[in-house]
Amino acid sequence: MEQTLVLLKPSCIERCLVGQVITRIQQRGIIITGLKMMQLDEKILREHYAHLVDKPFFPGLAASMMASPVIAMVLKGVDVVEVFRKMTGVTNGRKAEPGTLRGDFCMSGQANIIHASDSVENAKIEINRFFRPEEVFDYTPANIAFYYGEGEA
Ligand code: IDP
Ligand code: MG
Repeated sequence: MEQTLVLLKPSCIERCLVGQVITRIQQRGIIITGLKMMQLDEKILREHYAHLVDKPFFPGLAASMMASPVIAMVLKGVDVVEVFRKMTGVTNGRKAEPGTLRGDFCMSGQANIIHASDSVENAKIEINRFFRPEEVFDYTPANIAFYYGEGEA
């Protein structure tokens, strides 16, 4: 099964939305295989947001990502990268569809509560960036047959 990297940003932690976001993940039938709290620094943010380091808003973005610890998660499921990007919604919370996490829980283009990997290739890179191998568990729920039909997972 595919895996993706998720960060619950300081805007999620400070606004006490962690429980609601994790509930949505589990309600969907997405499996959590890694979860930890960590304090990000400039070095990891320059790697993680390499596509944005030259933007004028990067210093503010980096500061907003270091304003509190974040919660990093590895999520597992069939096609989970695409499924979870859809659940996340578009970058600007004001434009995100209701029903998505950003569309239901934020009003900002920067303080948009969550990061989710945007491709299978980037998910692998990002999981390695934020987790050591022993922090990601080879875990599948005992009742996986009730998550997926035969041959699907
Ligand atoms: P994504 O998080 O939807 O994948 P990216 O374009 O990869 O969006 O941008 C990464 C993060 O950088 C966004 O989630 C948001 O927090 C921040 N960001 C993106 N564009 C802007 C902007 O124009 N102003 C301020 N922050 C931005
Ligand atoms: Mg992105």
